[in-house]
Amino acid sequence: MSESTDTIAAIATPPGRGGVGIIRLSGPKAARIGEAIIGKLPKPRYATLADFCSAAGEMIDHGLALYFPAPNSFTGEDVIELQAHGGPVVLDMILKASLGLGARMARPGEFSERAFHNDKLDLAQAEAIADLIDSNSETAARAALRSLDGEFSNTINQLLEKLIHLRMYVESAIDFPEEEIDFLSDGKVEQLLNQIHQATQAVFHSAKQGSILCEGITLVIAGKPNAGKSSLMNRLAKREAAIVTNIPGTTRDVLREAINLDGIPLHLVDTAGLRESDDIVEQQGIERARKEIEHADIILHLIDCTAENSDDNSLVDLPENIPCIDVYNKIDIVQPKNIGNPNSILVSAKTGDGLLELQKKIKTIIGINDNNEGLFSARRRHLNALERTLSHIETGRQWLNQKAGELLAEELKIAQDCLSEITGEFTSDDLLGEIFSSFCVGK
Ligand SMILES: Nc1nc2c(ncn2[C@@H]2O[C@H](COP(=O)(O)OP(=O)(O)O)[C@@H](O)[C@H]2O)c(=O)[nH]1
Ligand SMILES: [Mg+2]
Repeated sequence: MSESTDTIAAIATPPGRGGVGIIRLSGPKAARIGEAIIGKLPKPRYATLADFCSAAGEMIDHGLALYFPAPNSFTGEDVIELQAHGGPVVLDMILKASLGLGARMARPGEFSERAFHNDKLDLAQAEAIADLIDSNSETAARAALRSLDGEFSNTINQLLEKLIHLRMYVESAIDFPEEEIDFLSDGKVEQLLNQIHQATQAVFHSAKQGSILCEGITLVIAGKPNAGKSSLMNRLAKREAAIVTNIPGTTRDVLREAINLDGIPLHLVDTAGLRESDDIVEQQGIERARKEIEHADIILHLIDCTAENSDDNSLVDLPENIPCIDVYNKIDIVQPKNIGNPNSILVSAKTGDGLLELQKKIKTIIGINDNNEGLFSARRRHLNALERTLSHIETGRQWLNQKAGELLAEELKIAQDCLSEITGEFTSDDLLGEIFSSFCVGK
């Protein structure tokens, strides 16, 4: 029996006890198995009160049964949903009865995978379901719903349409070599190519915002010992996560806290103070701090206003390509002198002064506006595909400058394939397997 004609079954509700627990079945035998468990197939799409029995005919529970005949179901196949009492033993018994009647256990994400193969949703929409389930804030949930409703996919499809149109145009020119050169020089191809490049960049920007909502931003707090890094971390996390003392070199290991800034997940990282040290443990801590700093999305460079040599940051040496906010701390004691960087914020980790400004600054750097209007969820995978699309469009532009029509057409073809990976039109089975296996069972 081929995989796709198997009938799959899973407990779709989370493990544990609850008022209701749901068993889902999908595939060609779903209706027959459902009928065997409840005695009679329910009227399609009507909730029907039924007794649930084992394969041997023993009563297990009673509850509601629903029948969605193909193709009008989530998976596009015959689907049966049995809503029983939500106890693990009851649900296990019903699942066992289904398996005894010819279903097999569903793999994680297999219902969504079938929905994808039956064109019920595209890959970006299927991923949005998982993102909606995993969302940690209302903002993230709303963005995931927009992607599930196809907002992201529509944007990608519009872009694809433009790209395909241009490709056709270029390829038709190649077919008439005598005219090719004139054709490539008349400015129209260049104009279309530039439009597509801009549109792709705009989609990349929106997708980046969406991916931040799903995956968050890593903020690394760095600076000299005793600047108040751990105090700031505790303030932001609203708990005493890190040990704070007036002894320089207190924090030796990397500490992490996950917080939520108006719907944006922030991964806070507190690090050992950067200085020369003879202590082996502290040296290793500093090495770890440097590694964390390199992987930061944003660095909070903490500066102690009360320290005598607060402007000497020669040992701090932060990477220049990562956005950095200079945070002058301890303003409850003294106001800082000589603030050079316009990206500076004055705070007191002790009193909480300036924290709102700091949070506002972080949001400005992330580039997410307050209302999060129109954001859709996206993943790193999508950003990567968009980046590759952009790079092939750019290479295509170079070939256009050299009037190399065939090479331009080839780059446009690859750009189209990269873009199609997002909705799954052009995606390897391995990648599909990887994506769906990260979903939950029963989805
Ligand atoms: N007055 C004042 N003291 C602070 C402030 N932030 C931290 N401290 C003190 O500075 C010392 C070092 O703080 P800590 O958070 O351990 O600094 P770290 O080494 O950078 O992690 C501790 O004694 C803190 O109580 C602040 O905003 N105002
Ligand atoms: Mg510390």
